[in-house]
Amino acid sequence: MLDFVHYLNDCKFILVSNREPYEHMRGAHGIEIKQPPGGLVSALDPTMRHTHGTWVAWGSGSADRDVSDEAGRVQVPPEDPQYTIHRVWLDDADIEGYYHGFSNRALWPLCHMLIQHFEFRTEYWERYRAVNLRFAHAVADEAERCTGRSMAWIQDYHFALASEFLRAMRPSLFIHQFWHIPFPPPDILRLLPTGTHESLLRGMLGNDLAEFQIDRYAENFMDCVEQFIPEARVDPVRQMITFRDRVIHVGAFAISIDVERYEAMARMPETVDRVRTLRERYARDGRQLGVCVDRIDYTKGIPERLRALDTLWDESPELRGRFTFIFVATPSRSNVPAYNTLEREVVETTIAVNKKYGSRDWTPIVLINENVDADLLAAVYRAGDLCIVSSLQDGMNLVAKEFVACQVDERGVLMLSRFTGSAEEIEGACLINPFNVDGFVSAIRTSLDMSPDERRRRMRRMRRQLHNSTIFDWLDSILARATAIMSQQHATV
Ligand code: ADQ
Repeated sequence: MLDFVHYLNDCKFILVSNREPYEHMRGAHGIEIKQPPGGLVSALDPTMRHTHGTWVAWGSGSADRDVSDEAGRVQVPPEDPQYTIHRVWLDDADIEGYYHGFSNRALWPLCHMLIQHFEFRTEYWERYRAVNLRFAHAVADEAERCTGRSMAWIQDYHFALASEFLRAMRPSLFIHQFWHIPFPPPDILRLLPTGTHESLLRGMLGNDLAEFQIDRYAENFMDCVEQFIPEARVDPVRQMITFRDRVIHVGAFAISIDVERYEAMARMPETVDRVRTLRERYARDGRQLGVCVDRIDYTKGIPERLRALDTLWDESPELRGRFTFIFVATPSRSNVPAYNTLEREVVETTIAVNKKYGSRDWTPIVLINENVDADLLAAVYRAGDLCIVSSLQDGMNLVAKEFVACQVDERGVLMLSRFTGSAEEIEGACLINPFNVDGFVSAIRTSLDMSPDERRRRMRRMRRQLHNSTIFDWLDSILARATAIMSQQHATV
């Protein structure tokens, strides 16, 4: 699983992300360590342990300063230190402007092409620049500490400007960046004020390699550069851009999950018990159980999904009592007003649908309004006859892959929005357009009617594919590509 680590031999690996892999928190019994959930940390933490590199991130824990040195550095994992976290300190105004502001209120909606949520403020942009510069200084400081070669790998849209800053500080540093969300076409990017979208693209051209989830986002990026940066030369066929006498490579690398971990969780005896309980409660005697798991976010198509379910039970009364839906939903970004409104809407619509169709012994939508542990998620995924992912836009969507990994009984149908990166990768899902309510409803009916043989055939195909495309394959292909480019650069110097 860790054979990609050899790419990083003799090279200091510096990873940059907004969130840190370990947070030190003040708790009732002193300082406690929290590791945020999520696939990225679980895939990258072992890589960092093996490479003894440095992870540069926002020091967000309440006790982070107490355990870090003057430069913001601390060794982790706490029980057996293997690598360094270099914490960047942000004050309230930074968090408001850089994180909630430009990252989440401007770039997030813009990249997802949901422009009714797009909000630009000069203050957001200035904070975003300032924080990107601070992160670039932290990375340069880390590169300075080692005598040999270094590679900086920047994660996501929080740092569109960091590479250019860093390039000015350390011209020979190898820098690459993975963009986890969609990249918009030129007509959308230009909704940023004049000068801002050009600065953003120039920032990203500080990379040696710019990585996206799928080809379409990589193509959008190249189209934007072609249109807005006249001095850049774009070669879309070879996926290369020449800018200020440097070559920037562009590529698509679909992120995935730790498939074996999810599969193992789905097979645990406790999970088997939970699945049995869930199915006895919701899916006995030929009834069916639909599931979905989401952060409550306007990109995920949640109102569209609830509307489709409402229409389904309205038009097909025979399905009342025969089809139940479990919706695991975590509130997120609650201090952005649009998210608050959506959270309220989800709860209110669920109550209204349940009132309309429910009975004394049947609740149509079971809303679990919290963040649940991965092993409980595995049980929900395994218990499902149907999983609905209805994003309006989504860079990849890992829920779809987690469902497939946990479907060890090969019983479930994956209904997947065609506007997710996953839909361009996974073959065997039932594709939907969440904007088309009638098509959506008829796809739910088709999925519920699908024969067990057809379900098995499709699920087997998806599971085979997923096993050949895990998060470790993703890591391996990115690092292989990055180190190949790096060696090429050294050979031509
Ligand atoms: P997200 O928008 O967060 O990620 P997604 O890929 O679906 O979207 O990942 C969500 C993760 O959170 C999954 O691992 C899921 O299990 C977990 N999760 C969601 N709701 C939960 C709940 N109620 N309880 C517990 N866990 C929950 C961004 C991009 C995506 C891209 C990823 C990775 O928007 O398009 O796939 O990054 O690159």
